[in-house]
Amino acid sequence: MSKVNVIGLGYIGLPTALMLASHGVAVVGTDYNAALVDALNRGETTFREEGLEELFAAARAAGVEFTTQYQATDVYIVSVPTPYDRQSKKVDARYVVQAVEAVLEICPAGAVVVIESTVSPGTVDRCIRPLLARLAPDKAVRLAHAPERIIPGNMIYELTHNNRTIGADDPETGERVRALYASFCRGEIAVTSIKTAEMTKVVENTFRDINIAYANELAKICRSDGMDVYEIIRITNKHPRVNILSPGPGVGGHCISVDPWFLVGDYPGLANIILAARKINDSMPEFVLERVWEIMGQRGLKDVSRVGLYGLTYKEDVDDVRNSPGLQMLEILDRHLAGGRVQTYDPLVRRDLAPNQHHDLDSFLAAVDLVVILVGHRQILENMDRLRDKVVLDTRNVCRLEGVYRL
Ligand code: SAJ
Repeated sequence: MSKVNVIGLGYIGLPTALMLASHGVAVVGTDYNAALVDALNRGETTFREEGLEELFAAARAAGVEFTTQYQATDVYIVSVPTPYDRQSKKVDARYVVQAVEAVLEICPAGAVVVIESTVSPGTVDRCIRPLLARLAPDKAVRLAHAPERIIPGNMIYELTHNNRTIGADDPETGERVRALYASFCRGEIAVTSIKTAEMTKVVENTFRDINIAYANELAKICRSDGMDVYEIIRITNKHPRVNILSPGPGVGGHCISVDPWFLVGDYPGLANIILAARKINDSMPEFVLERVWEIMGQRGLKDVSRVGLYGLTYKEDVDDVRNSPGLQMLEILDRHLAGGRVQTYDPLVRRDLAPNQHHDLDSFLAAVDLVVILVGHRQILENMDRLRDKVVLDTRNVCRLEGVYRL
């Protein structure tokens, strides 16, 4: 079997490299971040994820390597970030382009370059394919797209069990890449064209964004007219064809809050529900802050510095803070000159991200009168009793204490 060079050892690249290595594939992982590579070579994982430590140990035993250098291998898997341009809303493929440029310099003839990073439909044709003709016209490099589908918090399980999509230019390359992923993936692997694979990925995440937006819009409607959105969702979900998701403080993470913008940027005028959903979900942090002021007024609380945000990650039991509703709220508060005043705490975030950030639950609770639950980490579920003497705004519907406020 061929050797694989995984480029980009972040949330997707690292587990993918480890998974391949622990299933008998020769793997070398490359990342330009020397500190990250050093940590991996010392035997330390770089983020927390259920089952990652065990998988890391198995992959190390199987000989996985980590380096800052690109390697000459038969297959490359590129899993680098793809942000979007804040102005145009289009995908910013610069990191993928840089990675592929570097690969083309070093790869042998006939190599396969698999893009795992999420890109909008047509990106490979527009930004990657021309590089092959320009930089390696004689190498007959093959392209494929294998968008990842794993959910943080359950990555290892999903890497093994999820169905996947492989886009390739020709059946032969599709089959080669399919066989590689089938080394660890027990799900069904659909092989299609590159553009179709690009679109399916963006469409999946947009589907979820739209459905979360519906729940969030219902929360606002119900709040405006004294109805209990949670009871309404619970009852309507008894209908066999209705499955409304949960309202929350907003949509964070690096996927669902980003990918729909690619469609808005590429298909202006056509992507209407998609744009509306993005706006609704992006408005939620502000909506939560309005609830906070409302509740402070009702309870006669005047001191903003006695308000505490619990949870800075984008969802429960992960340590990822990218685009998190908590950080968005801090940004809004900053604009209103109140940013440095609220208290914050997240048991999974060790880095200092805010001025009044606590690093243990005791000191956080001692400093606040009003707790805003932004993330339902296991820790708070297990310590709910300790909120009995606090005013609580629960944006995740996880607190069963009496008198708790909700969205
Ligand atoms: N959220 C809600 N209400 C809900 C569900 C989620 O407010 O009912 C919020 C979460 O708290 C979070 C955000 O939405 O802030 C997104 O979280 P998520 O758990 O829905 O999804 P991600 O971003 O962790 O992972 C998604 C997944 N995509 C889909 O479910 C379609 C995952 O399978 C993808 O691999 C991943 O995006 C990705 O990398 O693209």
